[in-house]
Amino acid sequence: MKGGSDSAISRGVSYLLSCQHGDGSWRGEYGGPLFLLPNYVIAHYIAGREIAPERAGKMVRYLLSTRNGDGSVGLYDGGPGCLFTTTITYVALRMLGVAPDDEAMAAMRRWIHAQGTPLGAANWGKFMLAFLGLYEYEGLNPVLPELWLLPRRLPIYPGRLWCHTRQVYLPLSWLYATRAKAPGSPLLAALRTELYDRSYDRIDFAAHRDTIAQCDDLYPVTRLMKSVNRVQNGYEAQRFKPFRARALDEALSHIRYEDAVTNFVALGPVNRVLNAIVYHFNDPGGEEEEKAFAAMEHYLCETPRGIHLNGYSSTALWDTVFAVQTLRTVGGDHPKALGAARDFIRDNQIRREMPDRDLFHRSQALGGWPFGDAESGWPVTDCTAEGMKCSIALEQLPGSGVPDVLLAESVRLLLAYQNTDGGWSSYEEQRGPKWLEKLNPSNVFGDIMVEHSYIECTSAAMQGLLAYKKRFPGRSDREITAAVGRGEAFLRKSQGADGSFYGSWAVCYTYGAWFGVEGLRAAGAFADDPAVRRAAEFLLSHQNSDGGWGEAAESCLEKRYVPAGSHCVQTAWALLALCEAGEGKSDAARRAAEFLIARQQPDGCWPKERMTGVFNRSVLIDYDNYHRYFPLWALAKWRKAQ
Ligand code: LAN
Repeated sequence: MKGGSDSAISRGVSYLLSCQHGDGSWRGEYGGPLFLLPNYVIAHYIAGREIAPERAGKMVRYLLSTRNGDGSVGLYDGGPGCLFTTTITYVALRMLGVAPDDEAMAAMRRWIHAQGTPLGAANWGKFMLAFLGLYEYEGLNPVLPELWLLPRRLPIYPGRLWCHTRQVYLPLSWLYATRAKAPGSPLLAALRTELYDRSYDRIDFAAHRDTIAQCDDLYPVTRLMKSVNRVQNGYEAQRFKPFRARALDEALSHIRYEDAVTNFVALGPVNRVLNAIVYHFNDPGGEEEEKAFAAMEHYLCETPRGIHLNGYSSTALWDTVFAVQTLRTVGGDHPKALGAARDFIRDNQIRREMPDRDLFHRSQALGGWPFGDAESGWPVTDCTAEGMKCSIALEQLPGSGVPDVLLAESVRLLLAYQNTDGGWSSYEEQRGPKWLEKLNPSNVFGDIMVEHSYIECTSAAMQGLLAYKKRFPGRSDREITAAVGRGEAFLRKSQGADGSFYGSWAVCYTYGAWFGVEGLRAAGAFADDPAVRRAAEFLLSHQNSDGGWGEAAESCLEKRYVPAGSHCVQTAWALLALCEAGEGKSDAARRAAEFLIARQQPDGCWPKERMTGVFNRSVLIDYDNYHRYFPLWALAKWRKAQ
């Protein structure tokens, strides 16, 4: 068995090393969400920018491949049919030249009609259609730019929202308030008849503001939101809106700021596309539009399935820190690979502070690490913590590492980001009350209004801070000890009665367990600590008979462990957690290791299985490198425990 694991590990290492990029990083495809590429195509259509035929063909191939058997398209690849994504995919396919009488299109249309037409599509879908004149603005509940003129201390001031929601509803507010609409065209006229089952001109759009198809009603709009919408609609119905011009200027300044400080990469693919649409309407063909469309190319990803849009500009930092930790757990020397990775990590720390950051609601960025490349300028808590851990761990390698002063900035950043409940969020400290979730207009995404404390981010932040404390004893010791203590209390408080830890950024409890246990152990809990024991018991109670673990995506929405067939990556998280919980020598751990060894492919990698990444509770996303390092890391950790 041990011999078997040794050769599995060495084959896994050779494979992993062969995937390293020339710049020292690991990075991968990042697909899954199905609302990204259609937005890209629609933006090009609005701006009258042709997509070259060869590229268009590959996009068509990709979009067609995302259909379910019934013609629908899910919120994510393979997910249950969603009217919002099916509608925008249909529109995108038509813009890319697919004819309406194509059998695929007829099936999609039938499905769209059966769900009640786009009148019931989720919020973002209706917006995208409104920009094209395929849905009327009076059928949208307002997204008022005036909110940006409210006093900052009000809880509903948009600067308090989760950055992704803030950066998406910002351009939406500008587009809504200006009633931005592409000029008519024969294609758009045809789409008006294809999408609806009745004459477009006779639809009373205002009556459909709250219409939502069952398949798109994952997060029903609350009564409070409906009351707020009544007030907003009242304001919008007035002819005289004294603040509108100022509000539009204010919104535009925030949009411009975001692009200026991210080199036009933007926070994510959604606001990248929406900001580009704003620039187009504001100054058609102008410099900002040019830059925005040029930067959109960052997100394109070519695969054998065709061309699609990645969920982020890059996954480089995240993949690299885990590949590094895997290689370090394996042991042995990999000076060249680790040296190059160290340099990559060093060079992708954010080394500048955002200008005027208070005015534009940016928290400290200096010293942080992003999820992808430093260029985007948005730090993430756990990426910062993992970046610190790796930089400290690799500092003995020849060459220069991260300067001490910049590591001190990372510590300052993490300390500043800790929430009052002791946990850490994703990009920023929590700025608004949790009840703002009651004003979630999206229909399909959960927990998006404000930042929340997450098990993963909390555990990673604690580990990062403690690594620093160990490396530089005497510096910030008191602050770090206090912060870690509060983080530990948060982790303990968040553990379920059954010992579970809910993971928010991957499916689900196996991922949460790994971070939960690592966090507690880093904070000094022994393996026999009751919380650690309960976490281990929880995992043991869900091991499949083949020795692996498998959880379905439903775990995330339903917030309970929904078992599924064993999955190499989920098994790896469970095994990593068990080893950390002192169960490395157990029979269960041995069976998990055997499961992983048996599943390894001849090339040294593990098979690509169900997607395991998740965001906003409802959307799966594909971390293309997870199967390359997590099973290997778990095996190596298990081997060390023998
Ligand atoms: C990500 C990717 C990385 C992820 C981790 C670092 C893994 C996590 O621990 C913290 C949250 C974070 C940074 C994260 C947040 C949400 C993102 C940015 C994504 C899942 C990638 C794509 C997603 C983004 C919201 C997609 C665009 C869609 C919208 C609804 C705006």
